[in-house]
Amino acid sequence: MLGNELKYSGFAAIIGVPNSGKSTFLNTIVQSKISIVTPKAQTTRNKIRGIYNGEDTQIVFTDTPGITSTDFGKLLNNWMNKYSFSAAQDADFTVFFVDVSTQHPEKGIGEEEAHILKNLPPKTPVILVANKIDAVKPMRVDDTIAVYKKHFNFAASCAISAKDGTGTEELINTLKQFCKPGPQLFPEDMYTDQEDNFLVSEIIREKLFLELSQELPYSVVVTVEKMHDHRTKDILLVDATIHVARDSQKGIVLGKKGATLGKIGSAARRDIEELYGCQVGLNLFVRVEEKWFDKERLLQKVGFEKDFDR
Ligand SMILES: Nc1nc2c(ncn2[C@@H]2O[C@H](COP(=O)(O)OP(=O)(O)OP(=O)(O)O)[C@@H](O)[C@H]2O)c(=O)[nH]1
Ligand SMILES: [Mg+2]
Repeated sequence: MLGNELKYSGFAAIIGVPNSGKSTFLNTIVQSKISIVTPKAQTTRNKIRGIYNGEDTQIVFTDTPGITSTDFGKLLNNWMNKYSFSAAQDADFTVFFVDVSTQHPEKGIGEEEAHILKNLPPKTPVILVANKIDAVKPMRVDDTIAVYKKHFNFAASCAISAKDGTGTEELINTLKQFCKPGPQLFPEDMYTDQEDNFLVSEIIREKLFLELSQELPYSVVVTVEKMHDHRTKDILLVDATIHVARDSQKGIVLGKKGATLGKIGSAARRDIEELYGCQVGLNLFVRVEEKWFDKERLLQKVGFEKDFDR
């Protein structure tokens, strides 16, 4: 129910370099896998919204693509960076993620992190989150936080492990201070506003990222063509297309006698079944679409809006 009772609420943008654990954090706090996670950088491509529902607080988080200063010259990369900064523009506060395991506090803050901090909207409070504390000694965490605080005027700071959940409750309590009283924004049983087609295409993309080596995952995009309503059928039937940029990539995605595609399909099917709690029939097609990452039509189809200036 969308009640009118007084709640504290706020919009938070999760910002950071690729691989800092932003999506892992979002999944941990909404207790559902709504944003895909892989060990590869630049996994997230869109703004993914996840809603934290506490007793008296609702925080609408936007997970964003990791920001890099490198210009890959592709429309896709430009749009991804713009997306992340626009999420910070739209938010009440920014949660800035730093992977402590990649930091060298004795040398100052990371170059890429400095680039992001310099470009964040000046009036929005920024909360520093030192993530992956499970992977390093406590002293490194303290030194990292100290060097970042010296560089930038953070509104608050927290140390967490998004993976095992350590410190996430304290972080939520800290973020509550930046929420404002007001009516609740979304029904409290809602944890994402992602549409089914998008969630399913992202699951398939995650399996491609995990299965394919090196650069190839960056050359794929997934669209869901058909999906029967899972609420009215016992079996959910999904037709999806994997778009690759070159003919040779099609062969790699298919694998010997279709073995790679088979593996990707089975792993994706299992996750989709878990998400919807029903049996799933998944048909995957592979299509060569040259330079898809420069095509507005396809980027819009996979969830990018053209107009960033809202
Ligand atoms: N040890 C450890 N690993 C973590 C933690 N959080 C995330 N990871 C791992 O870091 C990798 C990247 O995590 P993601 O959540 O995909 O990172 P991201 O910031 O969303 O990355 P992009 O979408 O590429 O910007 C994955 O292998 C995660 O399992 C953590 O707290 N501890
Ligand atoms: Mg991500």
